[in-house]
Amino acid sequence: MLNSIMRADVCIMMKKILALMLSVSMIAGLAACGSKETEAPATDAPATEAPAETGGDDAEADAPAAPSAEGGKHVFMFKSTGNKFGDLMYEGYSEYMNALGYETEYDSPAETTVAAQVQMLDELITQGVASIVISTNGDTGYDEIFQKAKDAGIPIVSIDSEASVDYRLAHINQAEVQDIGSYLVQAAVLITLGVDYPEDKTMEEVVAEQLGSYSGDEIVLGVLSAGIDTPVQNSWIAAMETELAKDMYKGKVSPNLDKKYGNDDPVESTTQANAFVAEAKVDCIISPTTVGIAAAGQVLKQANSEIKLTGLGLPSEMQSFMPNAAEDDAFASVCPYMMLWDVIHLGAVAGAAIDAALTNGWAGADGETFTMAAFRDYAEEDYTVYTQGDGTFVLAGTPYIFYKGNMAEWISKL
Ligand code: RAM
Repeated sequence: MLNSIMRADVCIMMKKILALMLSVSMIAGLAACGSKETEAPATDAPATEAPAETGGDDAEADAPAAPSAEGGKHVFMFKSTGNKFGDLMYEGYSEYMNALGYETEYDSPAETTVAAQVQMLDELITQGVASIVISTNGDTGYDEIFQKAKDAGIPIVSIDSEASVDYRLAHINQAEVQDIGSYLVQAAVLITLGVDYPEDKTMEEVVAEQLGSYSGDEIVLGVLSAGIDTPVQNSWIAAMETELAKDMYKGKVSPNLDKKYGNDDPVESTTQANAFVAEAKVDCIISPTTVGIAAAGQVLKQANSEIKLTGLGLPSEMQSFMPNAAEDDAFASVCPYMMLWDVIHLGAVAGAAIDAALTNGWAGADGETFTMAAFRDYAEEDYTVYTQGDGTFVLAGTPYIFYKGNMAEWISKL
């Protein structure tokens, strides 16, 4: 600690002093409210399905005209505005960063496109920003702008939807991609079969039991996704297809997902959900986007449709389409259960990564560790970078299942 302060320049030292003062007052504030227990949300995830084991400088810019990573704001860019999922990630990120004395800014374009993000990034980098956390709208099209950021010494960390490995320090992964894809398929199959969320067994075990004795028509699943090019949704869809290739589904559940794209826009998502109702081909829609699942919930409820729904949703936005109490009949609602993760915590982990990059030279390399300080109800935690494919990642959490047994508790939080 002392060494790192002595190595850092005056600006960093001031920042750390302010950070210390703020975190002391934050801790004092928490203490005054009474001590809080650390949440143990993983209890709502299938118990045996633990996440897989995983293993920037802010240098002064010499040329005055060049964009500088020094002194500017810390930018958090989501895919587009008007999405509560992005707002909650920023809430966690900004609260964590502000407590350390950093000034943060939430900048997202109105349209969920690569071009809109690139234009906004260009303006921000020219103005001079100190760091960027981004959830991207596509795999390609960012090279030039990310190079500009890199040349200016601006560290980039991606969150939710990956940025190119050539430019990001690391990607903050919400939960294992394959876990999310598998759970979504398993939930959709169980919901189609009228089986409530199994609290005492894994969904996979129950799917195997149920399909073992199933002799009805082949079950058909639909997907209402975000954009056709959105990296994160496409990775989950690929994981759903991997799950469907397992033997237990053969001849019982179609390996072909009926995919539609609502572009994370409520109106377009509603149109696509209506198309599922009109075509009447699928038994259950999986919507791996909070915007899509809420739109589909509304459409299916209004149409009194037989099509059921699951996916990734925010409890606050899904409360009218889900059971809210343990005594409710889950199948009286269009969405008996669904998943997500702790979005606020996810944002805070990105903040801790940026802080590590700026203060300790954390570069997102395999095996490197950083610490997220205690924050809200979350205990201090270390995160270690791991490699998957050609990129490095930090695993922030596990998927949670939201169902009648815990909805009431989560509606006010997420
Ligand atoms: C939407 C966005 C986001 C996704 C969540 C689950 O809000 O598309 O990228 O991760 O849903």
